[in-house]
Amino acid sequence: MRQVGIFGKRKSGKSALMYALTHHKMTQETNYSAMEIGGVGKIMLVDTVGVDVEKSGAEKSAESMEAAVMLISNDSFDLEMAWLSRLRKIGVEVILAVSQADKFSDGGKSLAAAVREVSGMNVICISAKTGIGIEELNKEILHKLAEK
Ligand SMILES: Nc1nc2c(ncn2[C@@H]2O[C@H](COP(=O)(O)OP(=O)(O)OP(=O)(O)O)[C@@H](O)[C@H]2O)c(=O)[nH]1
Ligand SMILES: [Mg+2]
Repeated sequence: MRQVGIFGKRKSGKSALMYALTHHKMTQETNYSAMEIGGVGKIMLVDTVGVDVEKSGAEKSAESMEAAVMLISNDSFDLEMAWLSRLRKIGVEVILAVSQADKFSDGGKSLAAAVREVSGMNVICISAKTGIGIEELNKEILHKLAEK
């Protein structure tokens, strides 16, 4: 089964995002969990231990993933950038997201801009709590998998 990993530091909102993706009613026919998506087949979301946990084993499990969502939850994101290049090196498509965006007064926009600047990649602002960006993230996951 195609696997999509959810990465991020401890308490960055990985598990909450898993729940949001599996329970959100997407406008595009999507059914996560061991999720079934029109056109791309069954996809399993994989929760991981924090990237800030030493010897987490996350790198080993990453080898079987086709794509990954990397959550960034505050303005120290060196670790996430290191993981980004590691994942891309082993052929994993990475989607960057500012998580818990509802906690920021600007909806995470300035943090997203900073991450965009450093990574040169698109960054989505998401909130598992309010549902902001979940639809967009869903589309991005489908897009990344379709590219493979
Ligand atoms: N306001 C807000 N809080 C959130 C959001 N997502 C998660 N949280 C809260 O943040 C805390 C951590 O969320 P988790 O989903 O457990 O984070 P995690 O990355 O799975 O944490 P670990 O598994 O311990 O590494 C919990 O108290 C959640 O309720 C969000 O989008 N908005
Ligand atoms: Mg968790």
